[in-house]
Amino acid sequence: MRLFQRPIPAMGIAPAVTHAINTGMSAADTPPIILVLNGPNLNMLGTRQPEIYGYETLADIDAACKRHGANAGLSVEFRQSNHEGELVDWIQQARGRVAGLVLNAGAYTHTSVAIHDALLAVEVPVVEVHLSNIHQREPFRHHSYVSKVAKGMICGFGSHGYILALDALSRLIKAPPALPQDIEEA
Ligand code: CA2
Repeated sequence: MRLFQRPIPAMGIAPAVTHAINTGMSAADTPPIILVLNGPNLNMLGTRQPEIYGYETLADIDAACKRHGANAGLSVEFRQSNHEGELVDWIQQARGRVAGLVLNAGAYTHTSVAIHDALLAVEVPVVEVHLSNIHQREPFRHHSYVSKVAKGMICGFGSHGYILALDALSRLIKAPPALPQDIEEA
């Protein structure tokens, strides 16, 4: 049973809590959803450039994320698109539905103001992931439009970066909202 007609805004409340309220279920009934989004060409993983991106396929990473998420009490949705607009649609649809977002935007990381703006509006904590260490690569990969709006960024650890991102989000969303009495006076 829904408690509210319209989704309550996520600002200032742990996403797991807003998710539970918006879906009308208790946090114990429904595992928080983590959406893992992958951008262009990441469907090619494991076929070329293994020295940069490793030997695993995206399907391998999907399976590892779902396995790790289940062990951590998270429900992982894993998607890939080569299309900027589709990624923007998925980010918009995440609002009020998912507790956290892991994003490897691929080359759109370095170009997409549209993805930056969608992330700003979604009010869901975002962890940016890159398989490679983008700061050791060509200068055009050093700037990220995602980093500006992400909680944090993990790069250079290959596919393990996705697992680290899930752990980071798990901590973030399970942290209860701060109560005034918990905040020490300066
Ligand atoms: O290191 C990452 O995860 C990147 O996001 C990967 C993107 C790249 O544009 C970013 O600068 C860094 C590219 C993914 C392309 O992956 C391929 C894998 C195999 C064969 C072809 C492309």
